[in-house]
Amino acid sequence: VKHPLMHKWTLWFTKPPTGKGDNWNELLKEIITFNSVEEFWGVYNNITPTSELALKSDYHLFKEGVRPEWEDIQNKHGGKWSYQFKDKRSVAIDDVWLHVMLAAIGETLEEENDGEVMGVVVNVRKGFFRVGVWTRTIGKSIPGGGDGDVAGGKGRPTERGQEILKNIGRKFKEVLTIPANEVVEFSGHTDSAHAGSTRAKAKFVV
Ligand code: M7G
Repeated sequence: VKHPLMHKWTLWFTKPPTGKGDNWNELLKEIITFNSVEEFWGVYNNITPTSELALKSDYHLFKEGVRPEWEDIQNKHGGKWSYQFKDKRSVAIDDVWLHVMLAAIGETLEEENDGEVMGVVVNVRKGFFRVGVWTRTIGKSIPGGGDGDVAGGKGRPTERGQEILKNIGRKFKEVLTIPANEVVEFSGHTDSAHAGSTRAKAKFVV
């Protein structure tokens, strides 16, 4: 008997650059899509743990049909919650990433199917591990409508939309089990793309 997940999920991997001239697109590889708890464990038990990945590697676990890129139509109006573990030796990153993935596929990051969570990411970098949750909007829950806004992430910012985002941030923080005085930061992908990196100005913190 297989226990179905609410959504199908696809695991992606970003290979570290081999030298100069690699572009992002060539480094991003789709690994596998699954839609049951049993398949998830099958995948999990057969991939390299985050703690053993080379620097500049990433894992991305996204809803099927959403590429883990700012440019994807379902991400382009969105953003992400993220947190950096700067003391790499003191964090059990494999446990953290496992719990973040379980929260995503178990749909516990959102309260009622808000359709905000697109995927979760872990980045292995020289000075830190960064873990993130990508959202479809930046708190603008009213669909734009009529102007090709397929993802529905445009439109006016709403208090309700921003509350939904903050609840995701709070839940994410719980899953990370970081001290209450630490903050997770939200930033929009448009800012990230302009900054040339994900270290963009945070719009919210929780
Ligand atoms: P990062 O991995 O988010 O953060 O972005 P880092 O600076 O801590 O490593 C690193 C670089 O990867 C960016 O500056 C971009 O060149 C590229 N990159 C990352 N993402 C998530 C994207 C994306 O969604 N689209 C494109 N085109 N490039 C990206």
